Amino acid sequence: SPIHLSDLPHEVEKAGQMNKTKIAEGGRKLRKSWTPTWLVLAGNSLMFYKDPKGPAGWSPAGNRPESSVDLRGARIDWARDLSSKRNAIHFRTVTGNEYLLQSDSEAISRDWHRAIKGVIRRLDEE
Ligand code: I3P
Repeated sequence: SPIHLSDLPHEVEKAGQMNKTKIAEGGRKLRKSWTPTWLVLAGNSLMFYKDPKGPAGWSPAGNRPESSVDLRGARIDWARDLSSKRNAIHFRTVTGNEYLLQSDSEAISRDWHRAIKGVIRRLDEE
């Protein structure tokens, strides 16, 4: 069954599917591995779920993302020369973890760029 935002933790700002690859860990470059991923933007975090259709088996007791990043102090930009794929977003956490997020839909990528940037900006102002 489809997932609904109301099934997710409280401060969810946005959820949806993007292609994702991590490109650096603590400043060390990684080999790309593009994977369809379900993203949830909530609070100060961007969470990644393996299931590209949404986190299955969610229960009030807990819904563990595969990984999660703290957006405080992060930077976001368009990936430009970091990928041959169109509409790729690049972001980097304070700890030097870097990711690319990509959709063939320019509108979807733009919405995610705007939403993540909004959270980063809000955290910068705190
Ligand atoms: C990579 C794969 C990626 C590509 C990457 C390649 O090869 O084709 O899709 O990134 O390019 O190295 P492999 O499968 O052998 O790991 P993009 O799709 O983002 O262009 P890159 O090395 O220029 O980053």
